[in-house]
Amino acid sequence: MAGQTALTPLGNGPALLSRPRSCNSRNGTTQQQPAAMPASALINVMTQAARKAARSLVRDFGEVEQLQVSIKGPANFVSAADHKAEEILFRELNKARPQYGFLMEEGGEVEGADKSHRWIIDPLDGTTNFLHGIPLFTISIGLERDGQLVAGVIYNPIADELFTAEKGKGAFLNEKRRLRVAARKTVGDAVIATGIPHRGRPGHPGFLKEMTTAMREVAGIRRTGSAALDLAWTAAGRFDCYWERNIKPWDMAAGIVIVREAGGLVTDLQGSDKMMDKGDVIAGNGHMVKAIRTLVAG
Ligand code: LIP
Repeated sequence: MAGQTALTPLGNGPALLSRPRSCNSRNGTTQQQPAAMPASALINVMTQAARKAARSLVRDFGEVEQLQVSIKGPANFVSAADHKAEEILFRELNKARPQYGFLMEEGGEVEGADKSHRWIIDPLDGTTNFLHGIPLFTISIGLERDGQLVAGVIYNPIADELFTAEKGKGAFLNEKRRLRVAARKTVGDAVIATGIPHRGRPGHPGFLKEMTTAMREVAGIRRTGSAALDLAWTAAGRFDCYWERNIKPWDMAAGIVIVREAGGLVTDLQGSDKMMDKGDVIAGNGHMVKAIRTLVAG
């Protein structure tokens, strides 16, 4: 994709994406936007780590676009980019909170002296998109305290959209605009997202059944290729609902906090909160989650 530089601002949040304090909602009514709280020290640590890793990923994304034309393809290069971003996240977070443990997509579990805190990290969620030069990928950082998810940061560096949330303090886009899940209740009007199991993953026939049922009922179905992005966009009310099976804790940890803090419900496909153990997830407003869960999971 030539000319990508115009899409890589990597600043502190574009004016374009901030909203006036009062704006029209998606239902056409005027709503007051609550003022954003200043980000906490914790969110600052997570955000700075994400932005630093993003600079490395964005540089490599530029290279990947060139490599598309080579016969060997960019697969090894992408894997190196992924590892490099993870090393940056590990270094930065470890510097700020040296006692905390880690669960990372590439590096696995690293125990910390502080057994109650654990970072859950995906340095590059949407690897297939990145590999193909599709500018939809994210860095995802979740924090668990005593087994509870308490903070999340998801950064889409190409759009320069930073989604943040801390338990009890709300969810924000670019630290300014408060996020709310969509209020829509009519399934027939809903635009929902999902993940399609790719080659080598289980669940192809089951997925086709779920899709067939869902597509008969909803207004539209989308697939971004990044579970973290799907959750962030659900928190922002862009998707009315999102479900996916067979994903990993690092794909969803940050997104779970962000959706919850945006007033949404996140469950597994049986309706319990074992998403991280089971690997399946559904998110949206409470009404929509129940309706779509009944449709796809019976
Ligand atoms: C991806 C997920 C996505 C899923 C892909 C893949 P990765 O994670 O976020 O939702 O559908 O198959 O698992 O591998 O890019 O970190």
